[in-house]
Amino acid sequence: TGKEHWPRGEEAVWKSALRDVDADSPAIIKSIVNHVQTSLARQAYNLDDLGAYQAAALSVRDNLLVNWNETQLSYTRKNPKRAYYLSLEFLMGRTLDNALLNLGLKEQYRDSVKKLGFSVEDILDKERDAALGNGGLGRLAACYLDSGASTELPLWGYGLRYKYGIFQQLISPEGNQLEAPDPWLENSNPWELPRLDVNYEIRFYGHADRLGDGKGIWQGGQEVLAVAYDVMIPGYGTKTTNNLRLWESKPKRGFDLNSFNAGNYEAAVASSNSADAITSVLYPNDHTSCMYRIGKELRLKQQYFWTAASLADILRRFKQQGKPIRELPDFVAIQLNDTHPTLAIPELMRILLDEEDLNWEQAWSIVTNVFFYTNHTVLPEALEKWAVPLIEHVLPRHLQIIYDINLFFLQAVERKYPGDRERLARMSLIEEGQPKQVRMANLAVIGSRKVNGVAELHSDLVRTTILKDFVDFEGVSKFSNVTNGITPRRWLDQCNAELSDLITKTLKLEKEVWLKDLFKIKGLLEFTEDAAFRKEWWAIKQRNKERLAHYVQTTLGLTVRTDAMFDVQIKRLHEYKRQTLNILGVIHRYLTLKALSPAERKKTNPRVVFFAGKAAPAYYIAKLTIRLIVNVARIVNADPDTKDYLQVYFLPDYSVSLAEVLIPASDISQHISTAGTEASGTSNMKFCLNGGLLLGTVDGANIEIAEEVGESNVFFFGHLTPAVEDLRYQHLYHPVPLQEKCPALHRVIEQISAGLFNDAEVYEPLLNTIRQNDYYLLSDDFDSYIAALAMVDEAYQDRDEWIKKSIRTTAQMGKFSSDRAILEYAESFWNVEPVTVKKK
Ligand code: T68
Repeated sequence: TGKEHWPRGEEAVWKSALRDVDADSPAIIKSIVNHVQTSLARQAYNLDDLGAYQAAALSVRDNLLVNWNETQLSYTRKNPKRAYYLSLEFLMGRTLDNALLNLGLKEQYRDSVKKLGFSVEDILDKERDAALGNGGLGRLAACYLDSGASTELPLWGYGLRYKYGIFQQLISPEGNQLEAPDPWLENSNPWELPRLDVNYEIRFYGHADRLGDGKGIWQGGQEVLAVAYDVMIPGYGTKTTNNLRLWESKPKRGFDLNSFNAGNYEAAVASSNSADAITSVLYPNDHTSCMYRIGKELRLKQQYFWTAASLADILRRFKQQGKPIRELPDFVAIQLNDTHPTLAIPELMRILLDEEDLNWEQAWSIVTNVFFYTNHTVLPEALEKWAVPLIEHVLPRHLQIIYDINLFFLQAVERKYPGDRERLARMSLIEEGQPKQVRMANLAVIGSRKVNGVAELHSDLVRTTILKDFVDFEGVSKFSNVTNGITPRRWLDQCNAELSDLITKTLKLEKEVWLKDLFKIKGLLEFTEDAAFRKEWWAIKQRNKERLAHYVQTTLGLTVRTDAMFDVQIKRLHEYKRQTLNILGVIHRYLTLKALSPAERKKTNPRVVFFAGKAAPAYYIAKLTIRLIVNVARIVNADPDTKDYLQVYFLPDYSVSLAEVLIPASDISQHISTAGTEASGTSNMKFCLNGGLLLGTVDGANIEIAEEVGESNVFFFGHLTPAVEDLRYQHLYHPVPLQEKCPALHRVIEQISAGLFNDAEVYEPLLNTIRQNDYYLLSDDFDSYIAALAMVDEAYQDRDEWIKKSIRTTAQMGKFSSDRAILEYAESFWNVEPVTVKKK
């Protein structure tokens, strides 16, 4: 074939790049070719897309490194107060396109790789996602790093370098989710810099002795090495290039020499294997307590390994400045992303008491001025608790410190509320039971300077429900809100380049201006009445639908019709997120269509419904929902009566990269959690920023989106948060048979039970959750959900008005830039200011 001749691309370009440095080929081409030959040790004649991707990535990395060095040098010189974001998850997705955008080198690289015979799209597509996270919490951390660098904040991330990211999701022929490992480092990772010289010894097990005055000593046990890997985080339109430091676990000694000499090789490597295990795999559970049954000890070790290494690194950097330890809060702010890093609180106490020789008051005052805690859920089953015997076994000294913190704390509570035993029991760090457990949220609250929720409603719920006692005790000013945000670079400019260009052209602003001050897109409002503009707007949506259809065609071999409304729900599978409500609504629609005459059907609005998302491997009910969706899709898509009006797809293996294709293609997206259960949601923001309308409950950030874009541009349904408790009480004590309460839902459920979607008996446990106590209130919200879907259909018929809604939505999403959110953290919590790194 033509592709086999040597080299790909323009021979003259290769030849000039292969000649010595004096040759006149452009620097980018030279650098790529140089990496092909040296870093990859490959030759031009057999270079494939993967090799071209790797060489291009290494060449881009060289550029990032210059800025990274410059940034770190200016931090060292200026010694500003720094912020650290501790997160067990960073869901970064792909890097090359983002790095090119932020460096302003996209066009140059496009031209250069073309001259070498490659297409930039093809090589971008060779990159594997860095999927070191489960969902919203991990992706939020990634958006915050992008925004930190883009607003010039001295902000570093600390996490774990998992060898395997979130599992790869496969769907079996029956429709079951299967999990396969995600060996994302297989082809090596050009974006990480191993820092073998940056390492710390981390202790586990052993024994702890008290030495009086709250001090102690921890000895023995097992020591493991934490080794740093750095990932550069470039800012958009700034020289600032921050750092994400990920820790890898390594045995302190490769193997046990005694066993080795005795010829017992298995024993010799056993300790080495157990050290490697710590950072080998990301736990795939979000919001589920399933995880606390299996592999508990390893998860606890992950949390301690990571917080201890991060703190040691932060303190070493602080100490290099020669300041006394009491000044730590003037130079360091640490944000705890959920309770996962809460062990940092007793760990810092341990260092200050046992190693720095401070007294308890001095140490506690430092600790409570350094940490800040973000809560991401009010679901009781998702609040972390660790069994006391387990902590005692793995971290004996920390358990002593936790008990001491608790003692002083409960004494203070007792002084304020003498004799209030119930209150003491509720606020205690220790939950009585068999075994006793440490309540990590309580520890995070009392050890932090500020506590925040992630959307207004959620922060209110935090204050009035799970943390009410703490608000009463400490005062409400410690408990605040920072509504989540998303980076408009990845979630508009990169994923929807055509829309971004149209916005730039229309606003007559440089894109650097509005992508850094997202409130500026409000200027689009005045173009809603411009018919030519609306036409362009709609044509782009259409092309995005075709791009998604192409993806489905090439990955699943299925043909999606692109002249229909695209309706999307993509998120982790969970009962509270109610994918089940959606699929039951789809079945209702299917049954309704079947009952219509062919002529009447023709008048309906064709709809394509997309689902994607992973279920925790042990979350049986969530997996049944996937199975139901897959089987409904199979029946509905094959039914000649309805297939022109309704199609259903479950896209396997949801990822950041898949989201980047799905989100720009959506007309309507669903965010339909039971009111009061979704802390914020962030994909709701991504859809709306891309001109998709929102169908949702009055929950999380949906509420603030409606406030910004106008309630006439969103579709709300369902009961409100204050009603939820009463409804649940009714389900338990005054249940009404489903047939009476919600005949439409009853009919749908009975059809499933009768085998309309294969394997009737398989779905019974799922259907029983609704028939029995229906904790997530599907039967209460079903009718209003169906009514809302009908309103969506009706609104879509008036295409011009729909497009206007779409434009108005995008135009009023300025608030949801993660730049706004990260600056709120910096200004009102951390007291950290931007540091300008000079452009050379
Ligand atoms: C999500 N939480 C919230 N948790 O559900 C979502 N949990 O409403 C919010 O928008 C988002 O956080 C950002 O604030 C999660 O994603 C997890 O992934 C998780 C992982 C491990 C353990 C518990």
